[in-house]
Amino acid sequence: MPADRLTLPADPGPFSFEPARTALLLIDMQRDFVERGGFGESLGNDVGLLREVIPPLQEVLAATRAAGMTVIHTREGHCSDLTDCPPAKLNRGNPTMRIGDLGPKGRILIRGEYGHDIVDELAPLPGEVVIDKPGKGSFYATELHELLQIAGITSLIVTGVTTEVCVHTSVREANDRGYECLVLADCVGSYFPEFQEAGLAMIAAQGGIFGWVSPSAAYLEALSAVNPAAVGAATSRGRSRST
Ligand code: C5J
Repeated sequence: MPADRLTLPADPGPFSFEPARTALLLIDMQRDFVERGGFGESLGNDVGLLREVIPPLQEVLAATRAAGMTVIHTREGHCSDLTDCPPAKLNRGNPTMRIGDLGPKGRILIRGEYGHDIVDELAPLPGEVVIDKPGKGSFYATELHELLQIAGITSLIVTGVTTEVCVHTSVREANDRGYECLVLADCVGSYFPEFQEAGLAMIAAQGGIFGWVSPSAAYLEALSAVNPAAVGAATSRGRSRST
């Protein structure tokens, strides 16, 4: 029988959630950020650091789906005429390609282009919500809050990239709207190891000022109460990959 409420060890203290009122949020796992030839690389970043997130996130996604929980994906990007991309964003930095330029994976961060879409390994299933967002936060200029309210969601399991930019912005927005957020440390990634460490520490500091942080293993262990077979299969796949 599905557990009503699950608890797992986290920083700064135990995190409790009701699976029926919790959504897994996968933030911006797009080719433009995690594959070569995309926006992230055009800014001079090593995408390899972000790709490390994909295998543990596949395990989490599979176990969350098997538990029957809500799954929501986001994509950062703009409409083709760039009317939703303010000059302050378009002209920022010194990339080799700007938003809207034609790159190897299509126009950079433009909706409908190949590079804008989510990587094959984490492709949304039919029926899973995909939120297109023009900003860093998942709640800014999107329907996310309304969708979560309608679904009765009160807690978010937060994953994706990048830790200190879109993950942080989204967790702060969610916290201000009353959602309890657990960030899975090995399922969020940054191009900068020092930002990864500091970004996670900032979330859990001061008694959990924005939320909680735990490794994905603790979340999978808690979910095993809902669906032991699915989580067992996921973790044995993880073990065989790491040997
Ligand atoms: C960035 C993001 N880093 N998804 N976007 O520009 O974090």
